[in-house]
Amino acid sequence: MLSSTVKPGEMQLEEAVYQFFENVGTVQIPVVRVGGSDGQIRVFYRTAPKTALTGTDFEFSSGELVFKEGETRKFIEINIVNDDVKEETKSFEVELLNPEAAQDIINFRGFVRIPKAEVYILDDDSKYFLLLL
Ligand SMILES: [Ca+2]
Ligand SMILES: [Ca+2]
Repeated sequence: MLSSTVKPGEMQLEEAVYQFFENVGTVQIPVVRVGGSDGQIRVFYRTAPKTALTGTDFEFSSGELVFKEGETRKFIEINIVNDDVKEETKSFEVELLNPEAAQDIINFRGFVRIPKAEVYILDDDSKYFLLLL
């Protein structure tokens, strides 16, 4: 595994933008490993509020995703909070942090793009949905 021909790949969020209705329940944001899947790598993630607030519009989520050798797809699960209030479209961020590879992998570059995604929550309490996208 010390060889530079080892291809651990790079991690990224699959998309930079997601949108869900607030009554969706739990959503799954894909994290993908591209360009190779040799050895074990891991990454941490967390949610961060913007106009959508933690606890009011979504529940805080953070943790670690471990990609074992050969694994290329994991999911970040986030609970979206439903209410009866008419609201404008709000958003929060999901970000990847501190990518790491097993010690014997010398050529891991972490992630190259889409370390952060914006998640839009669309209201379902008004007659007309306000779509910003
Ligand atoms: Ca609602
Ligand atoms: Ca609402």
